[in-house]
Amino acid sequence: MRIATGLLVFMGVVLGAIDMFVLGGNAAMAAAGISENYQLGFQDAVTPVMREITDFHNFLLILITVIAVFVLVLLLIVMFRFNEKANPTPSRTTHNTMIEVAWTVIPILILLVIAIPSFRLLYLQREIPPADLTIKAIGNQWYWSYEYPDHDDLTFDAVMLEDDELEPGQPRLLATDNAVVVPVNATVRVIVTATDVIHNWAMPSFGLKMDAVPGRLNETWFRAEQTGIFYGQCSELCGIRHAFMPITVRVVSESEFASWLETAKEEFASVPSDEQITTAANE
Ligand SMILES: [Cu+2]
Repeated sequence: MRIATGLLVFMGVVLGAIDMFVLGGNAAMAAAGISENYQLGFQDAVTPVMREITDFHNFLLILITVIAVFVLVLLLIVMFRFNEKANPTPSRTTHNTMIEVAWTVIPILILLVIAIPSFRLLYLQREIPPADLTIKAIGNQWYWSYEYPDHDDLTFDAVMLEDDELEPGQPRLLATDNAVVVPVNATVRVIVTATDVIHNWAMPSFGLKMDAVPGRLNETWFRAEQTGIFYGQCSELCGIRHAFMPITVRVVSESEFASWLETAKEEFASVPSDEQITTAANE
């Protein structure tokens, strides 16, 4: 039993070390914005929040590894030095005030060392800095709609591309017909909601995951620090096509964003729905 426990702890340490030092810890091996085959660890960080999340994860992994190695060493000492054969007449010691204080105080200190950066990260995520741009992401069964309230209420839907619609280079199950376009290094506030059931707007490389709840506006933010195309997926089980409502965000330069806005305003110029026309006619 004790050997089994020791083995489990040992395996945990080895796996942790592999993740930390070989694969996951240096996320530079993973691509930004998309996951890779056999990837361990996170996608590359593209926002300050994701960078902090990755650092916090690595810090915890080191801490856990140190604790696991310490416990493993204690177990091995007990198994080899204090078994019945090696130590036939055991000591009758029952109390040691120093050790009892230590094994109470040290874990408290460890928890404090974890809590402080954890709250700092939580504030970074929750306190939304003054935004350069606001977008609204609305979850629908089973696609996302987007609104740019700062830019004439530009509105469009983003539907997943089916296999036969994919252009070369577009990833299956992740690419959408229209992408959310945002300028690089801009602070973007994202208002997240839904029309039918709970969805979740999640972008791994941005460190974002926000529930989209019907009748409620949730807020989050990101500042993408590099241009490129980044992919995310709905991350709250929302029905039969939950796996088929991905998110594509295209981060572009300031000038590209301005020219995109021009074309998008024409392309997605709102056509009044039948209902609006009827209502208008009755007024
Ligand atoms: Cu969904």
